[in-house]
Amino acid sequence: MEKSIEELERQFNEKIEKGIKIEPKDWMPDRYRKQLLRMMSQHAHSEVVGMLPEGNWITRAPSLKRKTVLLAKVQDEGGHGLYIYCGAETLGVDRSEMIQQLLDGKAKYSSIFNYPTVSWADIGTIGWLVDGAAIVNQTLLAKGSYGPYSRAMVRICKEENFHHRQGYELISTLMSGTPEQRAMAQDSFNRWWWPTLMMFGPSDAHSPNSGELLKWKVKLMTNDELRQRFIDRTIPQAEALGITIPDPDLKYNPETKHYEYGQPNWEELTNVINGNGPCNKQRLNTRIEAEANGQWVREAAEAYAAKRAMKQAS
Ligand code: BYC
Repeated sequence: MEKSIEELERQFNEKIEKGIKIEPKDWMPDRYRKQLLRMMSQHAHSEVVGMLPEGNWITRAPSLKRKTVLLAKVQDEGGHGLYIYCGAETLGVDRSEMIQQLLDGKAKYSSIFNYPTVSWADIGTIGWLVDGAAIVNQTLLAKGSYGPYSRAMVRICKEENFHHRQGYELISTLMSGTPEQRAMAQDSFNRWWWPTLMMFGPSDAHSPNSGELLKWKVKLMTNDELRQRFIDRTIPQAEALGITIPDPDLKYNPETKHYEYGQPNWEELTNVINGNGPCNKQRLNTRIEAEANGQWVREAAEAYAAKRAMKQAS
Protein backbone atom coordinates (compact mmCIF):
# COMPACT_ATOMS: atom_id res chain seq x y z
CA MET A 1 0.00 0.00 0.00
CA GLU A 2 1.28 3.45 -0.92
CA LYS A 3 2.09 5.74 1.97
CA SER A 4 0.19 9.01 2.29
CA ILE A 5 2.04 12.33 2.03
CA GLU A 6 1.35 12.88 5.73
CA GLU A 7 2.99 9.57 6.61
CA LEU A 8 5.99 10.27 4.35
CA GLU A 9 6.36 13.71 5.92
CA ARG A 10 6.14 12.24 9.40
CA GLN A 11 8.88 9.70 8.63
CA PHE A 12 11.04 12.41 7.04
CA ASN A 13 10.69 14.68 10.10
CA GLU A 14 11.42 11.77 12.41
CA LYS A 15 14.68 11.08 10.57
CA ILE A 16 15.69 14.75 10.80
CA GLU A 17 14.83 14.72 14.50
CA LYS A 18 16.90 11.60 15.17
CA GLY A 19 19.87 12.86 13.13
CA ILE A 20 19.50 10.14 10.47
CA LYS A 21 20.86 11.42 7.15
CA ILE A 22 18.47 11.94 4.25
CA GLU A 23 19.78 10.10 1.18
CA PRO A 24 19.04 10.82 -2.52
CA LYS A 25 16.45 8.04 -2.96
CA ASP A 26 14.58 8.90 0.24
CA TRP A 27 11.32 10.80 0.02
CA MET A 28 11.80 14.49 0.82
CA PRO A 29 9.52 17.55 0.72
CA ASP A 30 9.79 19.55 -2.46
CA ARG A 31 10.92 22.65 -0.53
CA TYR A 32 13.75 20.65 1.10
CA ARG A 33 14.98 19.58 -2.34
CA LYS A 34 14.68 23.14 -3.70
CA GLN A 35 16.46 24.73 -0.73
CA LEU A 36 19.31 22.24 -0.94
CA LEU A 37 19.69 22.70 -4.66
CA ARG A 38 19.75 26.48 -4.25
CA MET A 39 22.37 26.33 -1.53
CA MET A 40 24.52 23.56 -3.01
CA SER A 41 24.66 25.04 -6.49
CA GLN A 42 25.55 28.44 -4.98
CA HIS A 43 28.23 26.74 -2.93
CA ALA A 44 29.67 24.76 -5.88
CA HIS A 45 29.80 27.92 -8.02
CA SER A 46 31.56 29.73 -5.15
CA GLU A 47 34.31 27.14 -5.09
CA VAL A 48 34.88 27.39 -8.83
CA VAL A 49 34.67 31.19 -9.11
CA GLY A 50 36.78 31.29 -5.94
CA MET A 51 39.70 29.91 -7.94
CA LEU A 52 39.95 33.17 -9.89
CA PRO A 53 41.16 35.78 -7.34
CA GLU A 54 43.98 33.52 -6.16
CA GLY A 55 44.69 32.04 -9.58
CA ASN A 56 45.54 35.59 -10.56
CA TRP A 57 48.76 35.33 -8.47
CA ILE A 58 50.08 31.91 -9.50
CA THR A 59 52.49 33.34 -12.07
CA ARG A 60 53.64 36.04 -9.63
CA ALA A 61 54.23 34.00 -6.47
CA PRO A 62 57.53 35.14 -4.92
CA SER A 63 59.17 31.68 -4.69
CA LEU A 64 58.83 28.16 -6.06
CA LYS A 65 57.58 26.95 -2.66
CA ARG A 66 54.87 29.62 -2.50
CA LYS A 67 53.90 28.85 -6.08
CA THR A 68 53.45 25.11 -5.48
CA VAL A 69 51.39 25.74 -2.33
CA LEU A 70 49.15 28.23 -4.15
CA LEU A 71 48.79 25.96 -7.17
CA ALA A 72 47.75 23.07 -4.91
CA LYS A 73 45.24 25.26 -3.08
CA VAL A 74 43.61 26.58 -6.24
CA GLN A 75 43.36 23.04 -7.63
CA ASP A 76 41.75 21.91 -4.36
CA GLU A 77 39.06 24.58 -4.78
CA GLY A 78 38.23 23.23 -8.24
CA GLY A 79 37.93 19.76 -6.68
CA HIS A 80 35.59 21.12 -4.00
CA GLY A 81 33.36 22.51 -6.73
CA LEU A 82 33.25 19.07 -8.36
CA TYR A 83 32.33 17.25 -5.13
CA ILE A 84 29.47 19.68 -4.52
CA TYR A 85 28.20 19.61 -8.13
CA CYS A 86 28.14 15.78 -7.79
CA GLY A 87 26.21 16.11 -4.53
CA ALA A 88 23.76 18.55 -6.10
CA GLU A 89 23.20 16.21 -9.06
CA THR A 90 21.78 13.62 -6.64
CA LEU A 91 18.83 16.03 -6.28
CA GLY A 92 17.94 15.53 -9.92
CA VAL A 93 19.56 18.44 -11.76
CA ASP A 94 22.41 18.00 -14.20
CA ARG A 95 25.56 20.05 -13.53
CA SER A 96 25.51 21.48 -17.05
CA GLU A 97 22.18 23.08 -16.17
CA MET A 98 23.59 24.58 -12.96
CA ILE A 99 26.68 25.85 -14.78
CA GLN A 100 24.53 27.40 -17.51
CA GLN A 101 22.60 29.31 -14.82
CA LEU A 102 25.90 30.65 -13.51
CA LEU A 103 27.08 31.70 -16.97
CA ASP A 104 23.72 33.36 -17.67
CA GLY A 105 24.17 35.43 -14.50
CA LYS A 106 21.09 33.80 -12.93
CA ALA A 107 22.89 31.85 -10.19
CA LYS A 108 24.53 33.27 -7.09
CA TYR A 109 28.01 32.60 -5.76
CA SER A 110 29.73 33.95 -2.67
CA SER A 111 30.06 37.74 -2.60
CA ILE A 112 33.65 37.49 -1.37
CA PHE A 113 35.00 36.46 -4.77
CA ASN A 114 33.95 39.75 -6.34
CA TYR A 115 36.78 41.63 -4.64
CA PRO A 116 40.18 42.10 -6.32
CA THR A 117 43.49 40.59 -5.19
CA VAL A 118 45.77 43.61 -5.56
CA SER A 119 48.79 42.51 -3.48
CA TRP A 120 50.64 39.31 -2.62
CA ALA A 121 49.42 39.70 0.98
CA ASP A 122 45.86 39.16 -0.32
CA ILE A 123 46.81 35.53 -1.00
CA GLY A 124 47.66 35.06 2.68
CA THR A 125 44.59 36.97 3.82
CA ILE A 126 42.26 34.86 1.66
CA GLY A 127 43.68 31.64 3.10
CA TRP A 128 43.54 32.90 6.66
CA LEU A 129 40.25 34.85 6.65
CA VAL A 130 38.18 33.53 3.72
CA ASP A 131 39.07 29.87 4.19
CA GLY A 132 38.86 30.45 7.95
CA ALA A 133 35.29 31.71 7.53
CA ALA A 134 34.49 28.82 5.19
CA ILE A 135 35.73 26.30 7.79
CA VAL A 136 33.55 27.80 10.54
CA ASN A 137 30.51 27.48 8.25
CA GLN A 138 31.36 24.15 6.65
CA THR A 139 32.29 22.31 9.85
CA LEU A 140 28.63 22.66 10.78
CA LEU A 141 27.34 21.96 7.27
CA ALA A 142 29.29 18.67 7.58
CA LYS A 143 26.83 17.70 10.33
CA GLY A 144 23.82 18.69 8.22
CA SER A 145 20.91 16.44 7.34
CA TYR A 146 21.51 15.73 3.63
CA GLY A 147 23.97 12.83 3.26
CA PRO A 148 25.79 13.77 0.02
CA TYR A 149 26.25 17.43 1.04
CA SER A 150 27.43 16.64 4.56
CA ARG A 151 29.90 14.01 3.34
CA ALA A 152 31.35 16.39 0.73
CA MET A 153 31.84 18.91 3.54
CA VAL A 154 33.84 16.47 5.69
CA ARG A 155 36.39 16.02 2.94
CA ILE A 156 36.43 19.69 2.00
CA CYS A 157 37.02 20.82 5.60
CA LYS A 158 40.16 18.70 5.81
CA GLU A 159 41.60 20.52 2.80
CA GLU A 160 40.38 23.91 4.02
CA ASN A 161 42.43 23.45 7.19
CA PHE A 162 45.58 23.28 5.08
CA HIS A 163 44.44 26.38 3.17
CA HIS A 164 43.83 28.26 6.40
CA ARG A 165 47.24 27.30 7.83
CA GLN A 166 49.16 28.31 4.72
CA GLY A 167 47.40 31.70 4.70
CA TYR A 168 48.14 32.35 8.35
CA GLU A 169 51.77 31.31 7.87
CA LEU A 170 52.09 33.62 4.85
CA ILE A 171 50.77 36.62 6.82
CA SER A 172 52.91 35.68 9.82
CA THR A 173 56.00 35.74 7.54
CA LEU A 174 55.05 39.17 6.20
CA MET A 175 54.39 40.47 9.73
CA SER A 176 57.89 39.47 10.81
CA GLY A 177 59.41 41.13 7.71
CA THR A 178 60.18 44.72 6.70
CA PRO A 179 57.94 47.71 7.56
CA GLU A 180 56.68 47.61 3.93
CA GLN A 181 55.72 43.94 4.25
CA ARG A 182 53.92 44.60 7.54
CA ALA A 183 52.07 47.51 5.97
CA MET A 184 51.08 45.33 3.00
CA ALA A 185 49.64 42.67 5.35
CA GLN A 186 47.73 45.28 7.38
CA ASP A 187 46.36 46.97 4.24
CA SER A 188 45.19 43.61 2.95
CA PHE A 189 43.46 42.80 6.25
CA ASN A 190 41.74 46.20 6.22
CA ARG A 191 40.27 45.48 2.75
CA TRP A 192 39.18 41.87 3.43
CA TRP A 193 37.89 42.02 7.01
CA TRP A 194 34.42 43.42 6.31
CA PRO A 195 33.77 41.46 3.08
CA THR A 196 34.75 38.29 4.99
CA LEU A 197 32.16 39.03 7.69
CA MET A 198 29.58 39.43 4.91
CA MET A 199 30.30 35.90 3.64
CA PHE A 200 28.05 34.61 6.43
CA GLY A 201 25.08 36.28 4.77
CA PRO A 202 22.64 38.98 5.93
CA SER A 203 21.84 39.43 9.62
CA ASP A 204 19.33 36.92 11.01
CA ALA A 205 16.47 39.41 10.82
CA HIS A 206 17.02 39.66 7.04
CA SER A 207 17.74 36.01 6.19
CA PRO A 208 14.63 34.58 4.50
CA ASN A 209 16.01 31.06 4.05
CA SER A 210 17.41 30.39 7.53
CA GLY A 211 14.09 29.35 9.07
CA GLU A 212 13.52 26.37 6.76
CA LEU A 213 17.19 25.41 6.65
CA LEU A 214 17.45 25.36 10.44
CA LYS A 215 14.18 23.45 10.80
CA TRP A 216 15.52 20.77 8.44
CA LYS A 217 18.99 20.84 10.03
CA VAL A 218 20.78 21.72 6.82
CA LYS A 219 22.07 24.73 8.72
CA LEU A 220 22.77 24.16 12.41
CA MET A 221 23.53 27.78 13.30
CA THR A 222 22.21 31.10 12.08
CA ASN A 223 24.23 33.55 9.97
CA ASP A 224 24.89 35.80 12.98
CA GLU A 225 25.88 32.91 15.24
CA LEU A 226 28.43 31.72 12.69
CA ARG A 227 29.74 35.27 12.16
CA GLN A 228 30.22 35.61 15.93
CA ARG A 229 32.01 32.28 16.13
CA PHE A 230 34.39 33.36 13.35
CA ILE A 231 35.10 36.73 15.00
CA ASP A 232 35.77 35.12 18.39
CA ARG A 233 38.27 32.74 16.82
CA THR A 234 40.01 35.22 14.55
CA ILE A 235 40.62 38.25 16.80
CA PRO A 236 43.13 36.43 19.05
CA GLN A 237 44.94 35.21 15.90
CA ALA A 238 45.14 38.78 14.55
CA GLU A 239 46.39 40.03 17.91
CA ALA A 240 49.09 37.36 17.98
CA LEU A 241 50.27 38.59 14.57
CA GLY A 242 50.18 42.27 15.52
CA ILE A 243 47.37 43.06 13.06
CA THR A 244 44.95 45.87 13.99
CA ILE A 245 41.24 45.18 13.44
CA PRO A 246 39.63 47.99 11.37
CA ASP A 247 36.57 48.20 13.61
CA PRO A 248 36.40 51.02 16.21
CA ASP A 249 33.42 49.31 17.87
CA LEU A 250 35.22 46.03 18.51
CA LYS A 251 35.52 45.11 22.16
CA TYR A 252 35.64 41.97 24.25
CA ASN A 253 32.77 41.44 26.64
CA PRO A 254 34.10 39.34 29.57
CA GLU A 255 30.57 38.53 30.72
CA THR A 256 29.35 36.99 27.46
CA LYS A 257 32.91 35.89 26.54
CA HIS A 258 32.29 37.21 23.02
CA TYR A 259 33.61 40.13 21.00
CA GLU A 260 31.13 42.87 20.25
CA TYR A 261 31.60 44.32 16.78
CA GLY A 262 30.39 47.05 14.43
CA GLN A 263 27.94 46.25 11.63
CA PRO A 264 29.19 45.45 8.13
CA ASN A 265 27.93 47.68 5.32
CA TRP A 266 24.83 45.66 4.38
CA GLU A 267 24.08 47.88 1.40
CA GLU A 268 27.44 46.89 -0.03
CA LEU A 269 26.56 43.20 0.42
CA THR A 270 23.27 43.69 -1.42
CA ASN A 271 25.06 45.47 -4.25
CA VAL A 272 27.71 42.76 -4.60
CA ILE A 273 25.09 39.98 -4.50
CA ASN A 274 23.12 41.80 -7.21
CA GLY A 275 26.09 41.83 -9.58
CA ASN A 276 27.50 45.28 -8.83
CA GLY A 277 30.63 44.46 -6.84
CA PRO A 278 34.11 45.54 -7.92
CA CYS A 279 34.81 42.35 -9.96
CA ASN A 280 31.41 40.71 -10.71
CA LYS A 281 31.57 41.34 -14.45
CA GLN A 282 35.22 40.34 -14.73
CA ARG A 283 34.62 37.06 -12.83
CA LEU A 284 31.63 36.11 -14.96
CA ASN A 285 33.40 36.94 -18.21
CA THR A 286 36.41 34.85 -17.17
CA ARG A 287 34.13 31.89 -16.44
CA ILE A 288 32.29 32.31 -19.76
CA GLU A 289 35.62 32.36 -21.60
CA ALA A 290 36.92 29.33 -19.66
CA GLU A 291 33.74 27.40 -20.49
CA ALA A 292 34.16 28.13 -24.21
CA ASN A 293 37.88 27.24 -24.14
CA GLY A 294 37.12 23.95 -22.40
CA GLN A 295 34.45 22.87 -24.90
CA TRP A 296 36.85 20.66 -26.88
CA VAL A 297 37.95 18.87 -23.68
CA ARG A 298 34.36 18.04 -22.76
CA GLU A 299 33.63 16.85 -26.29
CA ALA A 300 36.75 14.66 -26.29
CA ALA A 301 35.81 13.18 -22.88
CA GLU A 302 32.26 12.45 -24.07
CA ALA A 303 33.54 10.85 -27.30
CA TYR A 304 35.94 8.67 -25.29
CA ALA A 305 33.19 7.60 -22.87
CA ALA A 306 30.86 6.77 -25.79
CA LYS A 307 33.57 4.73 -27.53
CA ARG A 308 34.34 2.82 -24.34
CA ALA A 309 30.64 2.09 -23.76
CA MET A 310 30.31 0.76 -27.33
CA LYS A 311 33.36 -1.45 -26.84
CA GLN A 312 31.98 -2.83 -23.58
CA ALA A 313 28.59 -3.53 -25.19
CA SER A 314 30.11 -5.43 -28.13
N1 BYC B 1 27.17 35.93 -1.16
O1 BYC B 1 18.45 33.77 3.43
P1 BYC B 1 19.94 33.89 3.36
C1 BYC B 1 35.45 28.93 -0.34
C2 BYC B 1 22.10 35.27 -0.67
S1 BYC B 1 34.00 28.77 -1.22
C3 BYC B 1 26.24 35.75 -2.12
O2 BYC B 1 20.64 34.16 4.62
P2 BYC B 1 21.05 31.25 3.25
C4 BYC B 1 36.68 29.26 -1.05
C5 BYC B 1 21.46 33.92 -0.46
O3 BYC B 1 21.94 32.98 -1.41
C6 BYC B 1 32.75 28.47 -0.02
N2 BYC B 1 24.93 35.57 -1.86
O4 BYC B 1 20.51 32.61 2.62
C7 BYC B 1 36.78 28.99 -2.41
C8 BYC B 1 20.00 34.27 -0.60
O5 BYC B 1 19.66 34.44 -1.98
P3 BYC B 1 18.74 33.36 -2.79
C9 BYC B 1 31.79 29.59 0.12
C10 BYC B 1 24.56 35.54 -0.56
O6 BYC B 1 21.23 30.28 2.17
C11 BYC B 1 37.91 29.41 -3.10
C12 BYC B 1 19.91 35.67 -0.01
O7 BYC B 1 21.21 36.20 -0.09
N3 BYC B 1 30.81 29.17 1.08
O8 BYC B 1 35.42 28.79 0.82
O9 BYC B 1 20.19 30.85 4.42
C13 BYC B 1 38.96 30.06 -2.45
C14 BYC B 1 19.41 35.68 1.42
O10 BYC B 1 20.34 35.03 2.32
C15 BYC B 1 25.48 35.69 0.49
C16 BYC B 1 29.51 28.89 0.72
O11 BYC B 1 29.12 29.00 -0.40
C17 BYC B 1 26.83 35.89 0.15
N4 BYC B 1 27.79 36.07 1.09
O12 BYC B 1 22.47 31.64 3.86
C18 BYC B 1 38.86 30.28 -1.08
C19 BYC B 1 28.64 28.41 1.86
N5 BYC B 1 24.82 35.62 1.65
O13 BYC B 1 19.61 32.12 -2.93
C20 BYC B 1 37.74 29.88 -0.37
C21 BYC B 1 27.32 27.79 1.47
C22 BYC B 1 23.53 35.44 1.36
O14 BYC B 1 17.54 33.09 -1.94
N6 BYC B 1 26.21 28.66 1.66
N7 BYC B 1 23.36 35.39 0.04
O15 BYC B 1 18.45 34.01 -4.11
C23 BYC B 1 25.73 29.03 2.87
O16 BYC B 1 26.26 28.65 3.92
C24 BYC B 1 24.50 29.88 2.91
O17 BYC B 1 23.83 29.74 1.69
C25 BYC B 1 24.80 31.39 3.19
C26 BYC B 1 23.49 32.18 3.06
C27 BYC B 1 25.32 31.53 4.61
C28 BYC B 1 25.80 31.96 2.21
